[in-house]
Amino acid sequence: MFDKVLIANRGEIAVRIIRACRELGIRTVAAYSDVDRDSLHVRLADEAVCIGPAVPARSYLNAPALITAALISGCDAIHPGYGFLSENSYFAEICQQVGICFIGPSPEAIQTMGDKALAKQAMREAGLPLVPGTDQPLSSAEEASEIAREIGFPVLLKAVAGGGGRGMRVVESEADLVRAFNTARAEAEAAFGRGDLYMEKYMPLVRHVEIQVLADQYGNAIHLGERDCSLQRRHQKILEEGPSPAVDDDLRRRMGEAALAGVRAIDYTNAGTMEFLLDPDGNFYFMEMNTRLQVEHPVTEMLTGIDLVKWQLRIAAGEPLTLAQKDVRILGHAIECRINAEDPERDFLPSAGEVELFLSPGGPGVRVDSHLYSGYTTPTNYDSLLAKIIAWGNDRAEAIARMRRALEECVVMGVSTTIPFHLRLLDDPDFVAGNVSTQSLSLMLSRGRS
Ligand code: MV4
Repeated sequence: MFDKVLIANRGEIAVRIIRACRELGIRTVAAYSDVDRDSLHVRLADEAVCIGPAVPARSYLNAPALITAALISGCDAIHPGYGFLSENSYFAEICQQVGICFIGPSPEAIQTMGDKALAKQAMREAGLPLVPGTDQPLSSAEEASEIAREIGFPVLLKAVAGGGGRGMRVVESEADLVRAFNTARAEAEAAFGRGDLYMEKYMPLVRHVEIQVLADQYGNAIHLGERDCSLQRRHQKILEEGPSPAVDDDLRRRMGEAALAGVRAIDYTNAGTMEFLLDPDGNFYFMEMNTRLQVEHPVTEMLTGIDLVKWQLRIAAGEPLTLAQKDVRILGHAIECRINAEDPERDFLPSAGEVELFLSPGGPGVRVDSHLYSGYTTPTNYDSLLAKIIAWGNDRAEAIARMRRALEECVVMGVSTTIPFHLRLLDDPDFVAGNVSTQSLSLMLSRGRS
């Protein structure tokens, strides 16, 4: 096992990784930017190295600074968390070259799944069901028109180098296609340095259901059930839950098997998430794969009792998976609410500043992953996530009741948060009935305004 790990991230996920390391007896080094000097992950780590100024490009995205910090502090591994460099194959490559273990999949696996067209190609060859459309980049607007006519409007143009909804554009009719194609290309070029697009039939009323996988370096792989992440606002997940109200045991088995077939096809190792679209008839389609630990991983941890970060560390250190698929038990129901420093009354405008008082909820079945403490000042340079509240119950109704109780108990004085929005969401009749799709949130938001 590693002796010392550098955490190349910040906020709640850096705290989460430090907790896993401490439980495994691994020493930790926090990398921090100058505005994060007083943040919790710096206080909890055994050592800390300043990697640069606030702007991400010069700190948390600064590969040379992170590698140097790991080398001078004598780390034998780096955990990238999520976001920042966690899916940067070049960073994973450099770690390998300097003899530091990158805690995650191989650079090749990151590269393949990062190219959304290559990913679809690999998954098609592995036998996974795909959304109707192309898995090659579109060569021209003319070709796009031809294919759109074949698959039928509305269609989606997606950036090959995008993902997570970035660089995605719905095209309703032939008349809009050429302009949409050219605009989407330009936007993708500007955002990702690569303009290539692919096309899919736009599937309304689908759910976003993702399967958590763990795979070691000896060919052992298991899936840990699903998370339903359909409630998104502008492709930012707001609330995630498991099991999905739309998935029964048979569908879970089939989606899990598909996810594992994809994992084997690309020799995937470590933790990963296969994202599927699930239509109202129970058909599922591979959408994309995330080659990192996800924000919503605690939902799976609460349902299975499996610590995903500790398994990431063990697998990266070359230990075999001692869990077999038959050992995976999904018990009860879990819901995660992302508490962001945003004002839901002002279109989720970011709200940074000093958190004068933070009272974390607790009690049976409630988990809080957060870097907040009373007196902490949230910087404006990074994402707005303050805390994740995860509530577990014996069934969905209990999990909802518990989440509502935890949200009401949670005190964050000094900045606006999305707590009031979550409370409204938990009272929404469609949500309580489990009838949500990727389009529900906009409906719920409009109801909330009326
Ligand atoms: C789709 C889709 C419907 N049809 N692709 C969103 C982010 C990225 N994971 C891909 N996403 C989607 N891809 C096809 N062919 C629906 C989504 C989707 C979504 C779309 C609009 C608004 C919210 C959404 C939430 C999850 C998934």
